Amino acid sequence: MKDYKKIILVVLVAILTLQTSFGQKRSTKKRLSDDERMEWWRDSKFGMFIHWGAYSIIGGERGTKIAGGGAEWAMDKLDYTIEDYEKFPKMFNPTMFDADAWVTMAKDAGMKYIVLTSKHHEGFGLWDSKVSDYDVMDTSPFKRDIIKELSEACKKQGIVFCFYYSIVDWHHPQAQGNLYPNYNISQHDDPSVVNPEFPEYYEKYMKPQVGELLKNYGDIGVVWFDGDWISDYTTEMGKDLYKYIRDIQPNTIVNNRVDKGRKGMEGMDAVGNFAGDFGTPEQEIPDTGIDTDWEACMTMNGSWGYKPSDNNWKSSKDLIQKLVDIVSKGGNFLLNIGPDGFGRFPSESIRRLKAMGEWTKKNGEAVYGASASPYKKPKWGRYTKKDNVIYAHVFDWPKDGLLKINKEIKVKKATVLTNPKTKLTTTATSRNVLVDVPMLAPDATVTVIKIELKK
Ligand code: FHN
Repeated sequence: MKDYKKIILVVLVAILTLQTSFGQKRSTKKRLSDDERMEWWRDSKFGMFIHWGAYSIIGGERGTKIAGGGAEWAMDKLDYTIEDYEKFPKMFNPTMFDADAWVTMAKDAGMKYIVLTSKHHEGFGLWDSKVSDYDVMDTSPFKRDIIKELSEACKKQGIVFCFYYSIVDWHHPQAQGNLYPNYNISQHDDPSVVNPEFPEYYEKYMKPQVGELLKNYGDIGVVWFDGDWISDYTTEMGKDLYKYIRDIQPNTIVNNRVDKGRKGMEGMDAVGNFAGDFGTPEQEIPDTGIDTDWEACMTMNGSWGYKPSDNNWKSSKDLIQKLVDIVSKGGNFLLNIGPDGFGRFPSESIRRLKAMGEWTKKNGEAVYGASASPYKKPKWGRYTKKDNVIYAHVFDWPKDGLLKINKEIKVKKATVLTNPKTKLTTTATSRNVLVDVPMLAPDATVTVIKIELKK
């Protein structure tokens, strides 16, 4: 073979080998070790949660009544009977849904994976289920397989596709407390309310639905369970389901809510005697790092599902600082979007995604693949670590131009991450190390100081 052809071949092989994205790293079919399997997820740090369903038409309102809490609980909170509620899936026709646009907004925000509610507590499925007709293909006028469209858009753009599945199902007669159709009685963890037919729902409905989601939509990064709290669901089912998932897709990651592992901080018992690969603190961030994989999930306002009456939006600055706080403690951040009944992201959400994208684009080196800080949390911000570098994320900029960092940090070189050419002067004292920084913070949200450590 002529030399120039050999050169082209070598270059092509090199490009293909180097082009490992988060998605490609996982797609081997052989059963990876747990560390290999978790690697893409641990490196990703930041994902998009999407709560979308028939409840997105309702927006948490029924006449003048507004549902308290999340609007995705509209069926329960606004006292719909099952029969009344069924009219909403029959209306569900989100003609403005554009999977490619959704994935682009997530990617541009710096998010590496997407978790979409395939079925929330309302029981309505967003895919073409052969197990049930209560889904977008058979019940709604939309008749498009949303899971298919979103999973394909993710694959196209190198974002890992994941799905949420609710164990709780307010529509299925066998999934409720035995006072069906008073479906919501079993929500309240009342062991006296059991449905003797729940095991049949588990074996003949729930497990086959999870199976078809795993068999028909390509590589699944994470299966994110919810609704584990009901007394009918047992840890034996959880362990059985975890094994079932891994037998179909060996390298899929499963959250701790597949089992009854949620305790205290919503699941710091993710590993050990419960099934599940990571803990799932919800709407809160642990005070310190913990010795297991974990992901904090949070809303941007106060509702998971679309709720136009809820204008309690977290600021972009607050969300960026939450991302840094979580990463500095070794966790992932799963930040939620609640699209409306037309398939649109709320404009307030889009603004925040854009701001987070601008920050992560400039400072991603200090987040992605970084690990928890080995140092005590400083008053002015957080530390993250990667190889022989410490990143000082400054929330409160020093008024005197002297950033006081922990004295254990042996500085070889310090720069503002976004201005690598300007070396900062550092002075070690008996109590700390002083870093001479610009009088004005280069980034009012979070400025990152890159500190290369002495070997
Ligand atoms: O009841 C759900 C709620 O609607 C939402 O889906 C959250 C997200 O993690 N999980 C449950 C509450 O813990």
